Amino acid sequence: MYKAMTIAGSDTSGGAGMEADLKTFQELGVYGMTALTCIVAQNPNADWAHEIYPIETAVIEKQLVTILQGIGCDAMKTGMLGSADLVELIAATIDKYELKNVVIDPVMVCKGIDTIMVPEAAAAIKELLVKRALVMTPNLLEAAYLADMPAAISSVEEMKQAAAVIHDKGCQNVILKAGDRLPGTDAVELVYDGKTFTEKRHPKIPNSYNHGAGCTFSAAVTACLAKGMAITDALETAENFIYAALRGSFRMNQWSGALKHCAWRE
Ligand code: PXL
Repeated sequence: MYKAMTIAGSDTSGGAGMEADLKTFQELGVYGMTALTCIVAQNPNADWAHEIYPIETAVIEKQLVTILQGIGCDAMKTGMLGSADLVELIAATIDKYELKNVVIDPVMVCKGIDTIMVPEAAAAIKELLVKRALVMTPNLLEAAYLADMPAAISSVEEMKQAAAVIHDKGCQNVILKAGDRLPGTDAVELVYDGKTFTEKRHPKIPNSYNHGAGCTFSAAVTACLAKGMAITDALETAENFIYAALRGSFRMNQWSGALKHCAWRE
């Protein structure tokens, strides 16, 4: 049995965070384990405001020992990391256990909020996790931050510039996700492995709900790496998985919808 670990927050609504990661691991036939970093509760009495309750770093450390010393894993990913302390712990843990299949999803912003949520954690990710990542999956805002670009990324050419800088900082494979954020009819992902820029395009899916899409995509890459797949094949599978989940996405309430994680089987 191949095993994957996610170090992520809980999205109580079930669409993102460790819930998305576990559903994705399960769908792809990988045993999933979690080190929980925070609990996100959405408030229906305050327009679905996301309220974040952090878990103590010492408790997260205990969970990492359970998984890595007690069991072992074939690949790992990170999601919402709320403090620089936690990022430092993760960097030290990657080194201590010599983890190789490391997927960093640099969650820095939440839907609809275009500012970095915890600046100290984001700075620590840039300093400590970029260089330890086999794969990183930033969105446009996160990529601009990681690449020290002053303005928002608004073209494929700028995506290439950002990916090159992030690669130079040590991340081996950068998958920059524009999602539906660039003008035009296609959703674009740009992949850079230090040699070749590969532009992947899929038609944008109208009326889809993309809450948790970033978590799900990076979890699918992680599951595939855990199974020993090459990066290009892992990416291909993760893309098929996320676009099926988006096509099957459904409305939860007036504020949000969710992905259909099992849609790729249909
Ligand atoms: O999609 C970003 C994200 C990641 N992790 C958790 C979340 C969210 C967004 O709501 O709740 C736990």
